Amino acid sequence: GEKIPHWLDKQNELNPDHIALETPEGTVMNFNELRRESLKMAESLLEKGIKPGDHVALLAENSSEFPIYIHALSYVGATIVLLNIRLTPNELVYQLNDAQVNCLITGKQTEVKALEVLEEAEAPVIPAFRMDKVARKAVTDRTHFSKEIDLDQVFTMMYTSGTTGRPKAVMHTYGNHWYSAIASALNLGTGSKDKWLLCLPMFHVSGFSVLMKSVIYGMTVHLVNNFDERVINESIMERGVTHISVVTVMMQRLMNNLQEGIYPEHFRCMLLGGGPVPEPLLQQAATKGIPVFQTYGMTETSSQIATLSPESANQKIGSAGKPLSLAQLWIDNNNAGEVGEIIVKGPMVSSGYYNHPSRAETYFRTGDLGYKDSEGFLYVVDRVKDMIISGGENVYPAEIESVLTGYPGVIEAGVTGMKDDKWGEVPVAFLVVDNGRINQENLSQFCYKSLAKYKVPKEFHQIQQLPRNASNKLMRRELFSALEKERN
Ligand code: S0N
Ligand code: AMP
Ligand code: MG
Ligand code: MG
Repeated sequence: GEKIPHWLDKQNELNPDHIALETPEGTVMNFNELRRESLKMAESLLEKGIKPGDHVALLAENSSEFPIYIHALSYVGATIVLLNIRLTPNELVYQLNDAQVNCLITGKQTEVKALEVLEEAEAPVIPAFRMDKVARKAVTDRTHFSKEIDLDQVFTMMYTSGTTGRPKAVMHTYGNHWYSAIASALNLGTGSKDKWLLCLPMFHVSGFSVLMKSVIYGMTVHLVNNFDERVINESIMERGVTHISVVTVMMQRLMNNLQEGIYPEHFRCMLLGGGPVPEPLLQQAATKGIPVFQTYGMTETSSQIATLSPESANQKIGSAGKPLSLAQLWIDNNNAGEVGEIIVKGPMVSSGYYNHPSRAETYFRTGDLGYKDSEGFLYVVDRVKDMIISGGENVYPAEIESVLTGYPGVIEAGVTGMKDDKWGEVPVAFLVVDNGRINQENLSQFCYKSLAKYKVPKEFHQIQQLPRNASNKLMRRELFSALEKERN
């Protein structure tokens, strides 16, 4: 494939003294230092036995070490498997095995969980270690590190689930990340004073893409490890932050904390994505003068694929804008202006999932429903897939149903989403049980063992019969009304 200079080497050549990474606590690192530390870490990783082509999993909370590992693994030529720290050991074992991980690197907060995972997983060949405990070696010989990036090479894998419930690893090439960052820059522009606040998890493409923008543009990242709205608002107010990426619940929390305050002039962009946004919230943001850019994108598109600028926001409230440069976006409906499945194509779109046959088509069917208005603005209205989004985290009903039916006395289970003021949507379960009642407390506890907290149903309802169509397919959207009918 096409080769470009290693992007961190390039930033060291162009902007060695420019700040690459800073934190509210006072950590500051310029591009020269970031490169030096990343190379030293790469040396240590080689010594631990990590080789080009290895699959190295990161199970870690955000920290200033995280980006160093990302770049070090890139210099080594390993593929990075990014794991969601909110998952249970059970869920993680599946992903570790599926991705054929050679080595697991853990953060401080995730160490105990990582050890549990390793007890159950097919043993990775290289012993696990904790991020902050590795001494960075002096680099003796640079020749064994990549000086070029091959745009066709797979760089990262991130898990997501299809309709079937089993998670699949989305493969991102260097080229996917590269073109995603470029397309974003062509839309938002870049400036030498740009400083992007990173508070989204780096294990999701939402957060990871900010690291990619940083090293591709030579831009400062202002890293906030935990989502603390007070700390973040202070950084926006007083530390020169120009951009931030958030999901809906984060924007809500930032606005509540802001009270009567207004953000400074230099704060240019609040990139809001990862799920639906209630219109009243957008209106509230507009009255406060917050420069919200609503965006539509997903793991498979390596982040944004369409974005709305605030200039158009007033006329197009609720829209996710137009497809970015380099991207194409169609609605699968012959009648213009009507709702259909959103189909996308572009160099930022992943070519497929690890261990799954690659797509025959050059385009990607998103599983989302939307329409374009007469001026070409996209509105995302619903999903074909039965996925629930809670606080930006995806929840797959099929996955929860299969856990529920493993509980003694549960014959059948159906899961659907319910509106929630805080998280947007939360899962709710409907159960067909054999004689007798289910103890809900025990059932919840049972779920917590296998499912991340945000996936555990917030309500359990007993129902005589699940709604099914003529071909016996569960109709999850009918669950609430089916229960209602039974009760009347
Ligand atoms: C919203 C977050 C930060 C909430 O986490 P917080 O406040 O740190 O919670 P904890 O202290 O850990 O836990 C407190 C209690 O809350 C429960 N909980 C936590 N998260 C959730 C949740 N999501 N749903 C339900 N409950 C939750 C905990 O379990 C705990 O409970 P108790 O008290 O009972 O123990 C956090 O959830 C978060 O970081 N969310 C965002 C995740 C994310 O990044 N999603 C986006 C994924 N999508 C993409 O990456 C593609 C789109 C994209 O790229 C993008 C997205 C946004 C902006 C820009 C882009 C782009 O295109 O560039
Ligand atoms: P993920 O693969 O976890 O990144 O989830 C991406 C999904 O979030 C998309 O497939 C959509 O269902 C949803 N989503 C992202 N952006 C928007 C948006 N602007 N409006 C509505 N839903 C969105
Ligand atoms: Mg917290
Ligand atoms: Mg999501």
